[in-house]
Amino acid sequence: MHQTFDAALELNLLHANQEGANHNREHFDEWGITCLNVMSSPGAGKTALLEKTIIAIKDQLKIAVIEGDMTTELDAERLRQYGVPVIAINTGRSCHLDSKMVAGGIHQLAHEHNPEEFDLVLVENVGNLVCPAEFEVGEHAKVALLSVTEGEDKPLKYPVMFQEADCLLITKTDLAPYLEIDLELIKANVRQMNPHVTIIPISAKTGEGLETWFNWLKMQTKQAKPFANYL
Ligand SMILES: Nc1nc2c(ncn2[C@@H]2O[C@H](COP(=O)(O)OP(=O)(O)OP(=O)(O)O)[C@@H](O)[C@H]2O)c(=O)[nH]1
Ligand SMILES: [Zn+2]
Ligand SMILES: [Zn+2]
Repeated sequence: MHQTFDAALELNLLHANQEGANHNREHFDEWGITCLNVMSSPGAGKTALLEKTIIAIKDQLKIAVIEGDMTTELDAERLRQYGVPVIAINTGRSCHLDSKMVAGGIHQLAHEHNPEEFDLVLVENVGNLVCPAEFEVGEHAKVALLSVTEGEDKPLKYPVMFQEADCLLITKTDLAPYLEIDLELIKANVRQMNPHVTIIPISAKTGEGLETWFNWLKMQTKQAKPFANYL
């Protein structure tokens, strides 16, 4: 009895979230914006990646960031230095962003700027390998990060994040020589969960793999723009 009630409640919650996500995506499509949901466990390197990405491509694509954090604005402040709009969302006790929180961010962006000027909205989700993958926020693609320090088994132990990802970045590859870590085994474990995912090993520190990531990202924006015209 108890279990049935919980299951029904969870289903309603996910359903309501999905409706909100669809609404957010309609806004993005209407404005010709591509939205990427960037997810990982705490500290895998999301903000470091966004820093490098903004520096490298802000002259080619107009970027805004929606920055999810439980209680602080530390990451938002790190990114504001680069002169792009950063909307900070504190989730409080919640371990993931949901579509309602992101809707607040989108409406703030539209209120403070002309949203049609933007090409790309990067959402940095809250560090967590479980819940963010279950709650869509209206993104066009999901980017998951897994750092080499986390171990080869994580794709098998936390499958949903890896099944849902369109692009998987194996981060902090500069540290790989210091760890007994098998990059090929990480890739094989990810492929077991998701045979078609794009896998790019990167280091925000040395720059390894970043060009490949930028190219993947630019491809996403080109794909979303013509799609928006058909709506
Ligand atoms: N060696 C190395 N360190 C990195 C790399 N990328 C990030 N770091 C370090 O890893 C730590 C966490 O990086 P962040 O970018 O803050 O990670 P995050 O995923 O945004 O963290 P949360 O938002 O707290 O979940 C910092 O000390 C970074 O300097 C990398 O490519 N190589
Ligand atoms: Zn709306
Ligand atoms: Zn961060």
